[in-house]
Amino acid sequence: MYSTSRALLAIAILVAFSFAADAQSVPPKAVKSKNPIVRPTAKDQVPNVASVATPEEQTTGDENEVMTTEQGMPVGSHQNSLKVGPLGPTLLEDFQLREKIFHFDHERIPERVVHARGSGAHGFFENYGSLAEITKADIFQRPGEKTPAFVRLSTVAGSAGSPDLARDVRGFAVKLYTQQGNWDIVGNNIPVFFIQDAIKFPDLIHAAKPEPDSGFPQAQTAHDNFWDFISLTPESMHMVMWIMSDRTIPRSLRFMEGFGVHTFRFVNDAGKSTFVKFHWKPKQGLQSVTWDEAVKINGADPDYHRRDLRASIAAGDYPVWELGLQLFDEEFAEQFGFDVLDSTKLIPEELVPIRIVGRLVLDRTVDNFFAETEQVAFCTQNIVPGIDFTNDPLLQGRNFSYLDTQLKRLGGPNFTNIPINAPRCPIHNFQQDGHMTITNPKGRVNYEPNSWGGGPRESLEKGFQSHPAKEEGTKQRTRSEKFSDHYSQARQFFISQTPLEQEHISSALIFELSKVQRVDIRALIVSHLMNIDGKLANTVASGLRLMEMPSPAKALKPTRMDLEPSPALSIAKNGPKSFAGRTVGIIITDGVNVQQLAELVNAIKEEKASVKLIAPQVGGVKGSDGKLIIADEKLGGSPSVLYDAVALLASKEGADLIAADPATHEFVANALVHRKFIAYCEPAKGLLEKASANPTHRLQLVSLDQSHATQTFIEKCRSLRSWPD
Ligand code: HDE
Repeated sequence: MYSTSRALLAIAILVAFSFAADAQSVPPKAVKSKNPIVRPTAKDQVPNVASVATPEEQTTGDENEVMTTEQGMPVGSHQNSLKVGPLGPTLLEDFQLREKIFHFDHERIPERVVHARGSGAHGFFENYGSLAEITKADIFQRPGEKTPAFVRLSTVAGSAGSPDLARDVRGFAVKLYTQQGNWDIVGNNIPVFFIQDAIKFPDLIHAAKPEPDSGFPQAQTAHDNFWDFISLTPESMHMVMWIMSDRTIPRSLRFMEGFGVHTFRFVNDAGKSTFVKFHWKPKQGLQSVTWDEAVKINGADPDYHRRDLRASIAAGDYPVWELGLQLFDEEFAEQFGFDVLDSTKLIPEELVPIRIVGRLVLDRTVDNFFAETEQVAFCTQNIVPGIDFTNDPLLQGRNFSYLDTQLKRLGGPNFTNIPINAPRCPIHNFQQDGHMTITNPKGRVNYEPNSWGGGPRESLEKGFQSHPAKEEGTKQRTRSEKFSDHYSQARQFFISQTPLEQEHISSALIFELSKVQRVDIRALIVSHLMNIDGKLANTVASGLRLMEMPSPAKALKPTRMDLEPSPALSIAKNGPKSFAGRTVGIIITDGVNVQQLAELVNAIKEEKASVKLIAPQVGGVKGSDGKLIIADEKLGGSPSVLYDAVALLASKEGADLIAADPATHEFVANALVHRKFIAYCEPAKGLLEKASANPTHRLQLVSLDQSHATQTFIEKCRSLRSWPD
């Protein structure tokens, strides 16, 4: 049954190829243009200067709407401004010109001060079961109910046009349009943060962004200012371990986790509060690229993540994350070794297991990037009845910042009326006027209380009630003593990684600190590392060739050595079980064995992975049956760093032809270095040899000329890479 369906698929693919070939061999038909180019007659050209048409002018036939100004006035001419004679000055009277240029001049809004580079998509949250016992939040009451959602995934430090594969934290912001208002979970792909108090945020971001005198480096923390600030901020050490790990170079936005970071509260109908931490667990599994790949991807395709998100949704391969909750009470919070209000700490999953309560599915791309992804305005203070804040000082500061920043970015208080921000439930209040008002209340009453009987009223039962947490204390600028252990969880993260992951952390530190010019800053960072792990500190010190080992940094609290490794913190220990959602890049040439190609393509598609055909020219190649196979990419424009695995399906003549091309060499050599699985046919074997494949690569290579080879290749691909033993 299994092999029959595969055979059928193979035939389908061959038919598809033949169809493509047929389509190409027929000369193109003349197609009636939807925008006919109307050439003016001599009669048209003569008297009326204002309406003389150029030969390129596209005027409307019956099929297109008549273009209008913003005022709705039909446009007669769209190619030339209004002048005195053909060479005369342009007239101020030309209101069409002025309106158009005016609008263009105002197209930009301030980019986000952080998280400027982001990619968005629509979807829904599906609730698995009732959580009524722990929260009255409407979204969690009815099993199976779907709530519309919009998600924006971002980098932090770079400008809007910066490359996707910068080493950086990723923002994971989710807007849930619930029936009781918008609930925004504005999180990151890392469960902890650099700082403990919001007042330090501008310093952190100033230090990370391009240096103010030179304006560089862009989207990088590998510079003096960032590491200077970090070296003087020991509370950031746990986060430093995370950002130097592969978490900050995800393979795509689909393969990373999301975290709410702070501790929030759930409140049920009876007013009982339970602490909660939010986790988004990707169904696709976790996967990152290597640093060398990241650097090369940024050159080959700076939009790699944005393109991937859009392409996977367009292909129906919807990214899915499950929502997980860590729920705990005051008693746990009291006896836990760290403060649950400290955002530089996490609660290991092994201590408080994650309860999966629903899933987030992204199933629709944006229609317009600006209108949706750019204008979406997340605010941490957007919560709904059943959810509440805690006293985490970072969260408290954020609750001020987000609303304030939207005012700056979107220009006025009515940004909530922009469709992407507008709640999907009814809005009733007396807010009015202001810039760009779209919805003002109707009628005479615009205040409350009123004796006209009109307008909305508060509701004690249905409305939001803050959890009546007891608060008392002296007013002071201080930090809890319970926040002062800065190294123990950094160590726990480090010892939870596999040896290879640890090696990646030390390499990243050596790379970044080698870009730091001041030796004292390098040494100070090493002194902090000494409080985390001695071997790590030594590796980094010798990688930097630090002449003298510093003394360990003074710690407010000694590093705890009793914390057990937490396997949940490692990417490698939580790899995916399948190759689904990944991509294989296949090099093909003229004479490619179409049978072998079809079999491979079918096997990849059965695994729910995708294929890109790469040929010497994008127009395609002629297969062994003489038919044309259209390519997706051109060799040289599509290096192997863009793929999770690759295949070399060249004919003997084809392989000889492309062997001398440096792009071929780089494609294969990089695939070998990056430990990718490589399927090849015997005629293409020479390409491997030329790229110095040797016995150490044997576990990466699969000859397609052996029996069951396609299946062997797919099985290998499920482990993503062939790391050395
Ligand atoms: Fe943000 N952050 N942040 N942040 N943040 C912004 O709001 C801020 C922090 C996060 O896709 C800004 O709309 C302060 C932690 C995401 O639109 C701004 C502090 C976490 C996004 C702001 C933090 C985040 C932002 C800039 C320290 C993870 C992008 C534009 C107290 C839990 C949302 C904007 C999107 C964006 C302030 C720290 C996540 C300036 C003051 C911790 C995902 O308001």
